[in-house]
Amino acid sequence: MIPAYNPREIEPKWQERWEREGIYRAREDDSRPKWYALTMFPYTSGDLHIGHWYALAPSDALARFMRMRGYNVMHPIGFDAFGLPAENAAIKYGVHPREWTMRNIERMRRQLRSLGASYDWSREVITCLPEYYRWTQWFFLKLYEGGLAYRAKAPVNWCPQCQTVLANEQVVEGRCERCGTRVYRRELEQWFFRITKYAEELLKFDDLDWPEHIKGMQRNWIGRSEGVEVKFDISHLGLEEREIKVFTTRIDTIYGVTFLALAPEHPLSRKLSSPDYRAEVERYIEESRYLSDVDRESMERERTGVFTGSYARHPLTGEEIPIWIADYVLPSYGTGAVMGVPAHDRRDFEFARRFGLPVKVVIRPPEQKEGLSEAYEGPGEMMNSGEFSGMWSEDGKRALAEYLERKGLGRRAVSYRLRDWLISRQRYWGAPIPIIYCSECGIVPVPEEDLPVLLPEEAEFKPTGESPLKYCDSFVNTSCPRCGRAARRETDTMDTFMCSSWYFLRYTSPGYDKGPFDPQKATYWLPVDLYTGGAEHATMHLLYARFFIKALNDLGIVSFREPFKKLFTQGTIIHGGRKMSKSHGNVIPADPYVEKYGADAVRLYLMFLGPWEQGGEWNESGLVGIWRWLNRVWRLVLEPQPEGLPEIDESSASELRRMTHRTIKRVYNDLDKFRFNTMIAALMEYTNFLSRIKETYRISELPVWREAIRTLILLLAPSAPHIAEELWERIGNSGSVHLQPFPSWDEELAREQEFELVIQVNGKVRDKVKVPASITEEEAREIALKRERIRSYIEGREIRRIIFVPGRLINIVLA
Ligand code: ANZ
Ligand code: ZN
Repeated sequence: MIPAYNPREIEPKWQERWEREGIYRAREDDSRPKWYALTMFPYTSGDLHIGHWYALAPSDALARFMRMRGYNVMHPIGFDAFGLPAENAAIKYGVHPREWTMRNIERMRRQLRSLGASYDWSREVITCLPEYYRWTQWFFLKLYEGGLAYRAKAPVNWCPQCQTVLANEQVVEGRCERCGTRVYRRELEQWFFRITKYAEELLKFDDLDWPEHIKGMQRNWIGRSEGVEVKFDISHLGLEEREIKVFTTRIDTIYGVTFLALAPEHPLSRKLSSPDYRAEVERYIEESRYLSDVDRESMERERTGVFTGSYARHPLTGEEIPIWIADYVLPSYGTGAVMGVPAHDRRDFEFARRFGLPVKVVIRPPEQKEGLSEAYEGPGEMMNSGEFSGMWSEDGKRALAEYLERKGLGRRAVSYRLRDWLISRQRYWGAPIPIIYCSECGIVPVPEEDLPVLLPEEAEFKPTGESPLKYCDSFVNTSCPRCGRAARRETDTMDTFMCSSWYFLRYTSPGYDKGPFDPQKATYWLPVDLYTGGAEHATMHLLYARFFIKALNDLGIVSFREPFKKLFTQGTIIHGGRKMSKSHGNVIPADPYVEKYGADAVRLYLMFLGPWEQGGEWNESGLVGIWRWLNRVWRLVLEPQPEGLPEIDESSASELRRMTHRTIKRVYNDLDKFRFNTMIAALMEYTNFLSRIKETYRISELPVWREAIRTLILLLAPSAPHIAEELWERIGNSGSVHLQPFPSWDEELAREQEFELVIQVNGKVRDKVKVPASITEEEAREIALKRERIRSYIEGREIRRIIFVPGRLINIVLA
């Protein structure tokens, strides 16, 4: 009798032994090529749930795969430990944020261990510890010295519920990302990082292996537009300012301008209002503070605005153009003022209609109709445009830009949606900004040797809207490092995205105390070879980290300009129809399932759900299926064969060998492309195949069988590390399975059977192509639609449906 498969026993045993023997410790003195496998470190919000496992288990399988492929792998883990939830817990339960956080870390460490990942725990980093945030502060000082950190009064998003400033990215549909409260605008002195200096470079992804959609999201976020800045004369008003500058991407429509609109925050908004209109203008400006940028940009909302009572002069026609204030104009984009062209811009059209302003058509719409019922935003022939009439709009853009530049009335300009990174937080649980304000010397950076500026232990956690540090006298009162006079410390702390912009540097030498990292070790490991994590970080973390590294490179601190060579973003786990997350209250904890079925089963189940980038729906019965399969694997390897079976014949033996090599190839290629689900399917097929052989033939002593079993265990090792290790030992090996090379295959033996796929369009044969016998419908579709011949048949036509007959044909039916 063999013992039953008992993950509860074998998993902790191996976790402990791996740790004791340090088999995942990464060293720099190693002749193999290095591989830095980074997974996004978890936020310390409490227990790890299935959503975390979905991110962590496959990334561990990849790290293990690379180790077996002969790389010197570093797979570190740590904790993103500063931030609002800890402070909210302090307010709610009266527990100190540090205590709350460290308690969570304690639990999460245990849970992370239960995953059986190949983490090098000796490299753990925790961002809220002084030995870490000392260097976060050091980086702030470096950016400040380099002119990349500055202080400015600026409108900020304010959440009245959380009583804090939010970054634009933290405002979702006008509401606070965390609590859902409507956000309004407020002016505060804040610290910013000059990320906009890098806008152009951040648009480039040369040599980066990143998913298209993430690059697209970053490009959208940066939002580059080419256009023209034009001046509208207001010198007749007798103000200090003699013109209003507007930014437009459609200078070809300038003859269609019938009003100007300024953002409520525009410095001229109040000054321009004539006495009769002043009260209304004031009221309008005040009200606009309650709207977020997102509200203001919304296409659904009705346009609002007020007339200032003043007029500007059109630069080309000299006409009088009424000046309005409208909240759909954003203060932070372009020049904060627009030229309104109702005929050719939807927002301007709605605005003009609401306020009875004229609509002047200057680009001929494709169908000539009496009057426009909506804006025509497309290109076309220019009309009613003086000497430019008759030109095509694209040519007109060039001609007008040149003309205006020549006359000194405007200049070509580029605008970006990207704003500088606001890093000040009016909060306790973050790294204090290392700045001192002196009445004589002004802004004085804390000298490097005085770092860290420690968070005081005592603080009162009240939702007051100001940093609790402000009320902590022993913290605030200090002396000026320059002149020694009494001075005050900055009481804001840094955005936690600052902590996560460099943690992957710290992993290379976490104990180092002469700098944020040991330069030699960092040079060895960096940049990161593969970064995996959630797509929700596309525009914040991933953009900030890129900026950060570029800035450090300019400051001579690191030698590279991009932190993450390859990026992969996994999909999300759905439960009850929604993304599994704490805020939706639908998380499935991992512990009970690990307890019941073992970590290996949970890992495999999550990898089997579907393509990793697509995520999937949690369901326990799938997990049971995987668990049963592992039991079959266990028996397949360990159970003795019954007596009296016949010997295997030559052709079955060679089929067995072929199957083994084919499976190695499939598993290798699938792991290489992160196709965990099909990899596991291949292993299941292999298991079934081996079981049949074992039931039919007396085989267990033969080399071909031993090779097959050995292979099965090695192929399982990256994804199910515990059972693989246990079986490896039980079949008589010494040394860890995880230090074995990945099995190689014989191409001749591994070659898949092929067949000729017939490709039809509307039932007629149009092409044929050789494909592997195991081709899926999806793959067949992809191949068919890419064929030159087929493309010529379907170009410009709508595909109604596609019929796939496995092993024979695919038929594309056109509408
Ligand atoms: C006149 C015009 C005519 C425009 C037309 C468009 C169509 P993108 O492409 O996103 O860069 N704009 C400029 N500054 C703005 C601000 N601060 N807030 C809101 N809107 C602003 O958009 C550029 C266009 O957005 C600019 O071109 C301007 O409207 C508007 F038929 O100028 B346009
Ligand atoms: Zn001073």
